[in-house]
Order: sequence, then C-alpha cells, then structure tokens
Amino acid sequence: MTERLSGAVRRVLCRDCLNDHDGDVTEPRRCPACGSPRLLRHPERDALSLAHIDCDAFYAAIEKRDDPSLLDKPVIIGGGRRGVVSTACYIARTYGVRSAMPMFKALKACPEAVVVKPDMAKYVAVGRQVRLLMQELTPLVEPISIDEAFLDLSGTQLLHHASPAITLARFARRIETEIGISVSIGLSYAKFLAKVASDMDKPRGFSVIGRAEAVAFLAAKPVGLIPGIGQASAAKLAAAGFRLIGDLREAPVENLFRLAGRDGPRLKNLANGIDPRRVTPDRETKSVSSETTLDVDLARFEELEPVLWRLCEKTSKRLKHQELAGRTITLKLKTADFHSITRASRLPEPTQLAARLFAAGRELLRRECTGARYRLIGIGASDLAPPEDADHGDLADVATPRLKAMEGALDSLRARFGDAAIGKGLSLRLPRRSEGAATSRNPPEAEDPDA
Ligand code: TTP
Ligand code: MG
Repeated sequence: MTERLSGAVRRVLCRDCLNDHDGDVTEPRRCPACGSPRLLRHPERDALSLAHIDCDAFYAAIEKRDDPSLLDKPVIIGGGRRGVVSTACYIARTYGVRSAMPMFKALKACPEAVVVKPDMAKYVAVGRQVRLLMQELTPLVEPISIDEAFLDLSGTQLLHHASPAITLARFARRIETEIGISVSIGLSYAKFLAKVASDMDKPRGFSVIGRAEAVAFLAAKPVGLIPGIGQASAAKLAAAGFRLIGDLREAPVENLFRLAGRDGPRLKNLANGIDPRRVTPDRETKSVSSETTLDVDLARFEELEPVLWRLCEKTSKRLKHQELAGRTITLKLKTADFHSITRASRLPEPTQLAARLFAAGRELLRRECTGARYRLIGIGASDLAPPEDADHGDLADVATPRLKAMEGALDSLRARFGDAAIGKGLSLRLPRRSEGAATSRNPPEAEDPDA
C-alpha cells in the first residue's frame, strides 16, 4: 500500500490537457505539455473512488452559455415567483450576491447585474444531460439535486483504462466542451468528505481528501461544516464546548446523544472520518418530512400542538423548495420508552401548505394523546406530486385557495424579512404554547439525509 501510494505521489495530472506525468510534491508548477497551472497531485490520487460532483453556478452558467454577451457580466437568476435570487454567477458573487437573497437586496449590492428569469425546463434538461454523462462513468450515480450527485467509481478502472481520478478529470473537461458549463469535483473515500471536497475549490475545482489526512483535516474545521448542522445546532454544540469538528472526536457518546439525539453518534463518526453511507443509485424522493426530539417528554395535546405547527412550517418549506406536494400526511411519534408510532391520513388533493399539513396532523395527534409520553414528533408528506396538482380546493373547499394565497404572501414576506419575524406572527394564532417544550434537542435539519 505504502509503495503504491508513494508511487502515486509522483504522478501529476494536468486537468486541462489531461497529460499525466512524473513530478514530486510541488514540482512542476505548470504542465510540461501545455503550460497549465491546473495540476492535480495527491498521494492517494489513484486509491480513491468516491466522488461528489456539483455544477458551478448552475442556472447562471447555462444562461451564459446560451448568451455569450453575458459572459463577462454579473448575472443573477431570479425574480421568479418568490422574488429571491435562485443563483448568481461567480462575478455577481464577488459583490456579495447569494442564493435565496431577496432580489432588491441583491440589486442593491450589484446594481449593474443582468437579471434573468429562471427557465426551469431548460435547467432540468441540462441537468439530465449531465446525469447521462455521469452514468457513462459508473452505474452507481446518486443524484442529490438538479446539479449534483455522488458517484462511486470503484471497479471502473478496467472499463475506463484509468483510475477514478483521471476518469473524473476527463469528465470535467467533457462537460465543458460538450455541454458548455463547468463542474467542481470532490474525491475521497466517503460521502461526507467528497461533498466537503467538491466545495473547497469552486468553480472548476478538483479537490482530494485522502484517508491519511481526513481526521486532521476535519479537526480544525467548524462543526457547521457537517451536513445538517445549521446555525442553531452549531451554536448549541459550541455552548457545550464543541466548536470544532475535532472537539467531537473524543466526546462521550452520551453527551452527544443528549445534544443531538440519535444524530449524536453520527457526529462523532464523521469527526473520526467515518461515514459508512453507500452511493445509492436512483434514489427517488418518496417523502418530505421534519421531526424533532423534545427536550422533555410530553404527553398533552396542547403542549405538542405548537411543536407540530413548527414542524409543519418546516415540512411545507421543504416541499416548496423541492417543488413537490404530498397527498398522504404522516404523523410520527416516539414514546418515552422508544416505541415508534406512525399514523397517516390521505387528503383529497396534494398539498404544500403548512396549514393543511397541520390540520391533518393535529387530528392524528389528538387521537394519540391519551396519556402516553412522547420523546419525538414528526410530520411528513408522501404520495408526492408536482405543485401544479396541489391546493386547488373545490366547491366544497373554498378555504384552500385562500390559505394558498395567504401562505404565498407570507413566503414572500419571509423572503424579505427573514423567517423569525414572520414565524412569530403566525404562531400568535396558536393556542397557548410552551416555549421550553418546543425547542428541539435534535435539530430537525439534522434529519435531512443529505442536506
Ligand atoms: P447550488 O449547487 O447550491 O448552487 P449553484 O450551482 O448555483 O452554485 P455553486 O457553484 O455554489 O454550486 O444549486 C444549484 C441550482 O439550484 C442553482 O443554480 C439554482 C438553484 N437554487 C435555487 O433555486 N435556490 C437556492 O436557494 C439554491 C441554493 C439553489
Ligand atoms: Mg451547484
């Protein structure tokens, strides 16, 4: 193994002309064949096969490809239904423009930006083309979103007459020449690390995190780098003394369990460079849900109801973001002694609305509040359909279109003023809430498998 690695350390791959030549740790600095500085060298280069590929500024890159006059201009894709930035090209990002930013703020930061309305049909088609080319590399392609996927290239050396790293570098070039956009690649031995790597050197990046360096590399990074650890969870972990991923390495599992519920052991594993998740091809989204482990076990409907409402808002937000609607609403509960209960009801039509998720969920919840104490509650939507099929109501249900208009208006307000301000307003409509009970021990966002 060592011999193989030390052999690999001397191979240097040019990502522009794909010339693979000898070199040492730092030399040469430019490709002897074409002069490019975009060289890939890593001691484990040819021993790693798990990749994460993410297209660069995806929607914006497609628009620039289709209108070369935009190439050297800051471009923002946005101004669609929700009045927020979908994405910004890398030039616009230098002005501070970011995805999900309200358009008015983005244009304040970068008044000279060219704004292009999203053309989803086109982006979906390009996403499909990219995926087809990925599937030529390996059958093990797991799409994560319209522009990213995990690939497991183990065992493909004979097929491609090249190591995964070289195959991936060829792929990146092919995407540029055949499709006209660019990708960034992360190569490692585990999903988490491959994903972190693909983000390290964007755009047109290719980063490698090897087995030998993984744990030390992670140790110095903030816990927020872990998928599913948002700002709130990171703050909670920091308050308990876990600010860096390295702090989690030796943490007693009980502590982590208390802080992050069943996600605790996963955090410790990730900090130790262990992520056993496999690449699962063609994984379809079958349901969208949010759940939370409660700080204290709760039994009363009145105490659980506000928690359910917040989870409904979260699930609704996810449905809207993923352009999905669900017809079967499932309530999940876990009793204090760890029995799981699921109860479902089917709506007359699919929904994306928090209020409708809540209406169905609270009826299910009411029936289960007969004395048992619960430690976890969740709400999900399955039986998924496109949003066009959702929330039309009918003659007997005139409330739904009104709710839809109201939630749409609230979503736009949220986009402008942030979740917190608007969330409070809505919660006022709820019966008495028990603040302590509603905080989560297990950050619901941590439940997202690949968030
Ligand atoms: P991302 O891969 O997150 O972003 P990106 O490809 O634009 O940029 P990066 O180089 O950082 O990967 O998302 C892919 C596309 O999904 C993006 O081009 C637009 C869309 N999108 C939204 O519509 N809203 C959002 O909030 C985000 C994050 C993305
Ligand atoms: Mg992307």
